[in-house]
Amino acid sequence: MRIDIVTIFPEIAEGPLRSSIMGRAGEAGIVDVRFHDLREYTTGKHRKADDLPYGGGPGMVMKPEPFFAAVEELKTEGAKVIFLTPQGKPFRQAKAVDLSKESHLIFLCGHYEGVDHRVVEALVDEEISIGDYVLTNGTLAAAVVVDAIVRLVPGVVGDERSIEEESFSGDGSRLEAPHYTRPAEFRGMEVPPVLLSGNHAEIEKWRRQMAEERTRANRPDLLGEE
Ligand code: JA5
Repeated sequence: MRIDIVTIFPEIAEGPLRSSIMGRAGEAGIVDVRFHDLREYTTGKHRKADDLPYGGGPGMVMKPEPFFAAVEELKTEGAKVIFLTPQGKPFRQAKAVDLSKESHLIFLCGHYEGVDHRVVEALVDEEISIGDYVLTNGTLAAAVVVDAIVRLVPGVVGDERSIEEESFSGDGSRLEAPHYTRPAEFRGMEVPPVLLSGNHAEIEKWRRQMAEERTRANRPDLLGEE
């Protein structure tokens, strides 16, 4: 899988995506993540990537030309272009699963007040939001989305059972049960005895019950209760 990230702050995405599991996926040749400085696609001696908004208002708007130049250079046949924006569709695990099956993704990241809308109209296949909050730029959001996608590519995460059993996979209706490891007693706090019992039916039952309780407390919306 190839991934291109186009941003005026490539270093924001490079840090997290070159570390740990994501970095090893790159070194193993499973994914090819490339970072592109949008400024390289600007022209003129000031390399300007933004300008005043038509119609007035605060802040600056990103110019269309550098995004068009970048996509025209990077796009391969069948590549999907994704724009990170608070106005996009909410990003969910099901979308990460779909996108993990693509062969080439291009992420466009905004900054300032926004991006000239002709970029969205002419270049972008999907607008995605990672949540209802404001960020200073879309690059962190792109790193989040890329991480969620890349870990689903076969061979990136060691034990693929951990993907099947996690929150939001399957029908996505329950959070995960809590996890414990050694020591069995730590500062007077004990691991729930059922987990040490070796009784797998009882362990499953306990996990289902805990998952339900946590979901009711933290995400009643997943149970249709709010
Ligand atoms: C902010 C100029 O989904 C959360 C997001 C927040 C945010 C995104 S995506 N892009 C930008 C941006 O700010 O371009």
